[in-house]
Amino acid sequence: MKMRMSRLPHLAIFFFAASVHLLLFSICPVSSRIYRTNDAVVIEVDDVRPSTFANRNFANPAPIPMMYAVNPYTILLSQPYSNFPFWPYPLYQQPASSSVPDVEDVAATSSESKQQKINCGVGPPSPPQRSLPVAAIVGGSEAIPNSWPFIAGLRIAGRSSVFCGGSIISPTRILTAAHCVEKMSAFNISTMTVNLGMHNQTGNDADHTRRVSRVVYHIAYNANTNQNDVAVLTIDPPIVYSAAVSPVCLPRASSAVDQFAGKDAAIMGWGRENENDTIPPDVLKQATVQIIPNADCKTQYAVGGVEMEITNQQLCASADGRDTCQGDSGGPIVVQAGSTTAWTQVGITSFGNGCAKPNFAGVYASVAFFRNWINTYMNS
Ligand code: 4AZ
Repeated sequence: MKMRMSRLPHLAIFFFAASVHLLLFSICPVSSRIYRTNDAVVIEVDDVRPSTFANRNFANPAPIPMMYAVNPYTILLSQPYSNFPFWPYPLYQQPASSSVPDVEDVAATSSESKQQKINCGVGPPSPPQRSLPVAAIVGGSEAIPNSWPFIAGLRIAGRSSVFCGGSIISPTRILTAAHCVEKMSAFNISTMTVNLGMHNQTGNDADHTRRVSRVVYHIAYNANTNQNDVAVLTIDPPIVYSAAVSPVCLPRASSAVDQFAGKDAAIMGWGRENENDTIPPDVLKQATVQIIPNADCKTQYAVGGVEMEITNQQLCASADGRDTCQGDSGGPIVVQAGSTTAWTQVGITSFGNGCAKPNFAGVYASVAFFRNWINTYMNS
């Protein structure tokens, strides 16, 4: 009896200490740095790599077993989590670096990509057929699963569906729109995940899920004018390319307008199927649109009530009843340039006056225009 009495204070202290620990770990501030370069805003988030419980890495394997404790990021329960004993998804395996061949003669997007023996721009043999059933992006069709291996879906804690698209430009870099990430705090970024090789966003059948360790967006991004809507994310750890996950090709740097005007282009994403929808589709959608002359787009957006200036750093694309829509932002618009069947990303889904409205094309940030900026943050 006496002994049990004397243990009580110890027990109380133990439980108090345990609770304080749990509390501290659950509200643990994210270590981050935010700074500006001459042409970008950079947000770096530490400790996104798996190591300890405090890192709360719910997307990647942690090296030591740990208990499933308080998870405030409810949507991340649907991410591969290696320590959960019944986790049904295959887990990422990092290969030994010596197993990655160094190949020079592939048309890849970066020297990093060239180290993996896979070409950029793998995709369907031709633009999505126009006769396919009307379903969505707006007015598109369901993509064949994993037929667009460069598409990325961005998620954030607290939202059940993909909030923006992106594209793989190297094993560690995702190209997206500045407006997708501009308002995020370092904490928001620490809860962000990038899904790759995914078709069904509701069931989340992604082959790989990655954390974001750095967000870089254009310093001149302007939310009122939608100018400079470009961002590059660093994902961690690097992706190993596969049939379902590989990079898109990028056009050469050029400020020439209309170099792709008149071309058929493919758009894709998990965004809304209709401007007024509230629930996005379960699966990846695609559609074919046509790139229109920049001057035509300027005229469209100059009308009273809209009055949005379209500049040479943008390109526009449209087709009857087909368009990108909310949730497709940051994703790619791609063409088969020249004589190859490889897909080159000419634009980043940026904005529009509604979706698929007659007389209003979708507006995209021009990748050729921003290619030098992209290179800077793709390679360093
Ligand atoms: C959006 O809100 C959005 N129709 C993206 C693209 C378009 C419209 C809206 C183009 O993310």
